[in-house]
Amino acid sequence: MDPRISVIQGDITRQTCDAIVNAANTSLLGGGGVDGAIHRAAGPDLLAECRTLHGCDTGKAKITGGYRLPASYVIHTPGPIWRGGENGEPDLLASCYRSCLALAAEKGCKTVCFPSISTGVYHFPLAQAAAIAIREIRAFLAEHPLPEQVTMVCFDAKTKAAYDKALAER
Ligand code: AR6
Repeated sequence: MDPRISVIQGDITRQTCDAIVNAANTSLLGGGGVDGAIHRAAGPDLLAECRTLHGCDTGKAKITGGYRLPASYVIHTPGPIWRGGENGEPDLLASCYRSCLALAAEKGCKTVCFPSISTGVYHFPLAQAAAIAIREIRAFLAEHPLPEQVTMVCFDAKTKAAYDKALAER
């Protein structure tokens, strides 16, 4: 049904692909969760490059090298912090996926891996986040030849189940 989208359970820092996405914060200076894992795996040169970027607005994205990661690039996007859903959170999350995919396409990336943006520390409801992510990835791929393949890399089984369900729904 969607040959260019897949959902796996795993650690995004171990993925060999052109770009991995980092669920960052607006400082782009690192944090916990997937952000911390990506900085640990990439090494200190990633933080050094991030310092030159002067942060990033929620819903937007900026790209760096991947340094010690198997991925060539890291695309950093600050997702929305869930504050009840009436503060533009769904649109901002959709914008994260669109911004990352546009940057990836611009850089010629054929393969891109996403984590489940905003559903950890930022508490975006998982089912809703998964539906938004799959909707935006589908819409972007329908209009663009790149990236060729997008993988949702889910850290745990519950997250993978939510993205599998979103992918199964039309
Ligand atoms: N690979 C794939 N997914 C992971 C990994 C990993 N190695 N580690 C965690 N996850 P979170 P957010 C999953 O909290 O909600 C940071 O401090 C995790 O299980 O990392 O967008 C930033 O600096 C969850 O499913 O990101 C920000 O301050 C998903 O990644 C803030 O957290 C996202 O969880 C961003 O919060």
